[in-house]
Amino acid sequence: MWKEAQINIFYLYLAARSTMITVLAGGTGSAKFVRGLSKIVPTDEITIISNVGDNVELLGLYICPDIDTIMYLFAGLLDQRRGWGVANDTFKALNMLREYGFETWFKLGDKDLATHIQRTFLLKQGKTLSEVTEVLCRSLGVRAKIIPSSNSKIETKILTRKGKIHFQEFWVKRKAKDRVLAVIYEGIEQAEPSPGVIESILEADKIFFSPANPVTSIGPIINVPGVKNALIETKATVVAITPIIGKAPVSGPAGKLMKGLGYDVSPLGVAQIYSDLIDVFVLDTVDARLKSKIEQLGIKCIATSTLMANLVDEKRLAREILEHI
Ligand code: FO1
Repeated sequence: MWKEAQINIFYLYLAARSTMITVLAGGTGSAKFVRGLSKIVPTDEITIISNVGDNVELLGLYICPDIDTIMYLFAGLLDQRRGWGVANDTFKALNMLREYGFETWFKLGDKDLATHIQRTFLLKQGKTLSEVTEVLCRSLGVRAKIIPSSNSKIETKILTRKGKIHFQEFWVKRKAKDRVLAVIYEGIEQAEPSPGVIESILEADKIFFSPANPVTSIGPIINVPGVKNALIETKATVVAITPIIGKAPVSGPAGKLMKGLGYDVSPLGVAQIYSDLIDVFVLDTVDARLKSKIEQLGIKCIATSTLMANLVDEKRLAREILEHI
């Protein structure tokens, strides 16, 4: 009798328990997918594991572009046209810094600067990056959980013929014009997942590899020691959405980086990178002919329109994927 009651309580708990969704996220493409998802699923059911490989120290400040993109998105502050920074920001401080002789190729707006000042201040007080992110999110009224993939310093460096440069220098300062010889996630071997990363993978019902650069956005997350094992162990359905339509990425330098590393610049190339970790791959209808090749990797494949030009597209894509899985 008591046993039966216990079982019933357990099933009631399962029925009442909300769906837990974990999203591995980089910058612009991820933000679009997350925005669509957050219009369909309650925000407090979403955990974002944010890439930290793009983080960069400039002007004495610690800047975390991918964390900030998702944080500004949830705070309603994101510049949706650019996909980064604060909407309607001004650049007065940066212009003044140029007068003083500072390098200003990385466009830090005035409001955005306030975030980096507060983050750097809190880090200098001894808080971890996860703790600082929590403080920043709370201050901006963000309810979704945003976790940096690691509190250890991981920096994505690009090896070019001129030497090894930071990803932001490669992408923003040099406009991705150098040939890519190798990509190094500096510091990753010694890094640990930050608190909550492994739990949010093991306890999730659904995990999304958002449509982001597999080399410099998702790569530095899944290569943090322990993360791949958790993705293999989890009972969640793991779904990746293509960042590439046809032969080109929707945005960013994914094509150049994948080519440099010898990957096929196509949805198939992305599926090959993720093949051991995912159950489902979502590609665009224009690439539907690749479905059988991807399914030969042991992955279920869904073809739909993946281009997200507006909020209607973003919501439709998120809803369609949720219905399919
Ligand atoms: N991207 C650019 O192309 N040019 C910039 O000047 C630039 C400044 C910037 C400032 C703050 C921030 O959070 C992001 C910024 N980004 C800029 C985006 C960023 O370089 C990348 O798109 C992401 O790191 C990739 O996810």
